Amino acid sequence: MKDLYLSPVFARFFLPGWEVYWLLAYPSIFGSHLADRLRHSVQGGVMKKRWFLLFAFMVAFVPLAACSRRPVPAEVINVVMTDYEYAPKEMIIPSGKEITLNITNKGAVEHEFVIMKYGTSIGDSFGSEDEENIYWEIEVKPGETTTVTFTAPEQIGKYQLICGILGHYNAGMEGTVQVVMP
Ligand SMILES: [Cu+2]
Repeated sequence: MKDLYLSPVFARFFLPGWEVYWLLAYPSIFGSHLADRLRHSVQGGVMKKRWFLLFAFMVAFVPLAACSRRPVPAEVINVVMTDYEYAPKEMIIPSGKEITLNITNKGAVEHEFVIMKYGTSIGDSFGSEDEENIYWEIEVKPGETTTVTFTAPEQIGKYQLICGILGHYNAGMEGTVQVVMP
């Protein structure tokens, strides 16, 4: 038996020759090459995806950032009055433009929508001395909805919004009308 192992015939057919080692080595060379290629393409894909996400992020948020620098005014405003609030209580309108106001009084009592002149405020409560400082006003009876128009002031800035009926301002009926560049 020992002689058989050492015989040239056994070696020729049963022991691998040097060329067999190339066959054994080839898959690992080829395989690692494939693995490299795969890894590069996957990493490339990940990198491309990251750049794409960054790009998408910039596209999405740069205009938002540009918008947030300046409030966007509305020429049509919908306001709901209740006892004793405005919703919304802050509105932004473009200077000098005709503003359409859709206003609903959902409260149980009459309410007013009074915009005070620029730089004026009613102080602790609305009184007769404040009448001359009114820029524009409308009264709405309970349960009513009305559409009215008024021209926004030219002066950029914040204007006090109040309800002039006794006690309503103190109960919380106040807000702000902000006039911005159109
Ligand atoms: Cu009121």
